[in-house]
Amino acid sequence: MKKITVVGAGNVGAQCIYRLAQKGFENLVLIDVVDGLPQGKALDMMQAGAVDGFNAHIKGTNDYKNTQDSDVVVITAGLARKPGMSRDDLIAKNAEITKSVVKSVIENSPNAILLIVTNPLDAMTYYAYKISGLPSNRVLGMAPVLDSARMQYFIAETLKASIKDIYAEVLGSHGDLMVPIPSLSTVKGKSITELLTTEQINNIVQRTKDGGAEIVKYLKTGSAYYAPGSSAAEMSEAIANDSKKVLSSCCYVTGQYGIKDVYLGVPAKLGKNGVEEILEIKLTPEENKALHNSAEAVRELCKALPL
Ligand code: TXD
Repeated sequence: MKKITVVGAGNVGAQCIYRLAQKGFENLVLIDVVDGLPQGKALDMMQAGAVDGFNAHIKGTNDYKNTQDSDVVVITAGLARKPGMSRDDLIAKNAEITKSVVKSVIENSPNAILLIVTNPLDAMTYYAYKISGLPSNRVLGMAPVLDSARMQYFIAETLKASIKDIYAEVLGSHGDLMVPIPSLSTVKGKSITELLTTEQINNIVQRTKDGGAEIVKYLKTGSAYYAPGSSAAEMSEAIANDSKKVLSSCCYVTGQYGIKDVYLGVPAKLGKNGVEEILEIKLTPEENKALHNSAEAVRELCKALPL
């Protein structure tokens, strides 16, 4: 049974590990710097297994020795934004946290795949790649699965359709310049461009881009975590089970879409080696331009990293 560690026992980390337990993973570790937090949450979750029908062993710990030989490590440690903050405002503090976490993780699990969740996502994933010294296929980030889930929900709400019938695609950075792709977003195979007015589509695109901020505004003390935690669990499952599932992920591009040497959201085949293939889908010239702008914004932000 594959071993999966989640670093950060806060909102996203807890939701992620709980979903992994529900999916049937039994060898799980939840680690945090706060004494008692991962231990308490792990115990609570294992007891929930009696009701929810899973049999996971979740080790709650503050000691990286317990993470030894993990196959997948999900990193959610770091600050979340508060109302009025952009994700980019978190860069200095979260880079410091990511650096110390990645070092401890690699010392104990040199063969792991690292899945980064901490914001600003694309810059933190690039930073983890640089700090770890791992090949780029073994370091990826979670965001497009979440951004697509948000877009799926807004399409479902607008059309009064079942979210299960909807596919949505969002590429690019996890920031203001993310690139929702209406032409590839479908309801039972039919593009939303045939089902909705331009105004409706523009609203969906804008609400998707502001999806995180809308929730932060309601919560006031932190950011979204149910959909983010579930999205990280979905990606971890694809890697741990070597499923080869295509999930859009924050990946290091090496010329795909005419962009290179930067992390950004693109469709990726996930398996035991992490990112096994980046898929190049046909984009309109406008979408392609938006993807390039998004990449340049990430590249610019990465200049602020202490490398
Ligand atoms: O799409 C995405 N990638 C995102 C990212 C979606 C939602 C949240 N996103 C980001 O994830 C968010 O902006 C934050 O940067 C992270 C974690 O968000 P979460 O909502 O889980 O924050 P919490 O609840 O504050 O939890 C963070 C935990 C908390 O328990 C800290 O004690 C812990 O991180 N922490 C650490 N753990 C281990 N090691 C170190 N050094 C450490 N520092 C803090």
